[in-house]
Amino acid sequence: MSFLIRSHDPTQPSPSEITPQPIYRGRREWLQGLAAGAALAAWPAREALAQTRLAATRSALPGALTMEKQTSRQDATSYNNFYEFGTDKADPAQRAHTLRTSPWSVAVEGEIAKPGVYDLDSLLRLAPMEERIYRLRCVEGWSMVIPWIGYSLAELIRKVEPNSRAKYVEFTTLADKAQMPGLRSGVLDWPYVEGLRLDEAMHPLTLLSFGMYGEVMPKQNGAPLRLVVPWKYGFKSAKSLVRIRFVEKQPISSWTRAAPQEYGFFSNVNPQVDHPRWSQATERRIGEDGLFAKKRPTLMFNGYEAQVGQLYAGMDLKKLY
Ligand SMILES: Nc1nc2c(c(=O)[nH]1)N[C@H]1C(S)=C(S)[C@@H](COP(=O)(O)O)O[C@H]1N2
Ligand SMILES: [Mo]
Repeated sequence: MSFLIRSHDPTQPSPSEITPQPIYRGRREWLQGLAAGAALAAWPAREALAQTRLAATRSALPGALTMEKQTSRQDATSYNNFYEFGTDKADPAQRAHTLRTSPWSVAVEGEIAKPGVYDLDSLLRLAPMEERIYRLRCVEGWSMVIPWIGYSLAELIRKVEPNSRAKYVEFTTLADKAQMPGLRSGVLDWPYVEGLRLDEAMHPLTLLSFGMYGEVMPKQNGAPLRLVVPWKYGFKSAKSLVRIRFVEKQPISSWTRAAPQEYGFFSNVNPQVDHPRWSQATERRIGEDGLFAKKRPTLMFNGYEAQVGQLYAGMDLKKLY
C-alpha cells in the first residue's frame, strides 16, 4: 500500500488532509473477493463504508517500522475484537456500519493546564501524520502486522500540559446502545476503559491512530481514532476514544474489573508470564493459519524491548503483569 503514502512535499495536501478514495480500489478488492470466493453477503456492508485516503510520511522513529510481512487489509478488517459490536471475530466487520463517526469529539480533562473538548478535525491537524508498521499481539494468542497512521500521543499530551499530580492517563471509549448492539451483553462493564502510566502514554511509540493501510480508520478497527500501544496486549489499544483523563491514581480498566486475577494494569506482552488459563509463549500470525503453519515464539514486550524496556527497570514483571 506504499503507493498511497506521500512523502512530505508542499505541493501535496497537508498530512492531515483527507481526500476521497478512488472508486477503482473498492471495485478491485470486490473482484478479488469474488475470485477468492469470499462470502458475498459481507460485501455490501463493507462497500458502504466510506473509504478515504489519509496521507502520511513514514516514521523515522526507532522500532516504528517492522520489516515483517504485513497482514492483509482483508484479514485486519474482518477478524476483530470490538465487543461493543459483539464478541464474535466477524461481528465488528458486519455490524460496525451503525457507528456514527461524524461529528466526533474527545474530551481531554483532569490534571492538566488546558482541558477542553477537541473535535476530530482539530485532532487530525494537531501533528503531522506518520505511518507506523506495528505488530499487534492479542492476549488470546494471535498477532497481526498492521500499517497504522497517526502521531505519537505525546504530541497531544504536551499540548494540554499535565500538572505534577498527573501520574496516569485513563482512556474511555464510546458506549451508545443506539449504535452498538454489543452493549446489550454484560461481557464487560461499559464504557470500555483502559489506562496507561503517564510515562507509557508519553512514550513516542504510543500511537494515537486515525487510519490504517493508507485510509481513514475502518469502523471495525476503532474509527475515528484509537490508541495503539504495540508492546502491550491488544486490549490496551482502546478503540473509538471519547475521553482522555489525566489522574493521580491508577485507573481500573474494564478487563481488570471483569477478571482481576487474569488482567493486570500493565499487560505488557511477556512470553514468561502465562495467562492463568493458557500459555503466552507462542502466537499464531493471522494469515498464516494453514494446517501446517508453525506458531511463532512471542517476544518480550512484543519485540519492542529495546525501545520500552527502560520504563520497567527494577519492576517485578511476574507480579506487575
Ligand atoms: N473499545 C474497544 N476497544 C478495543 C476492544 C474492544 O472490545 N472495545 N478490543 C481490544 C482487543 S482485545 C484487541 S486484540 C484490539 C483489536 O484491534 P483490531 O480489531 O483493530 O485488530 O482492540 C482492542 N480495543
Ligand atoms: Mo485482544
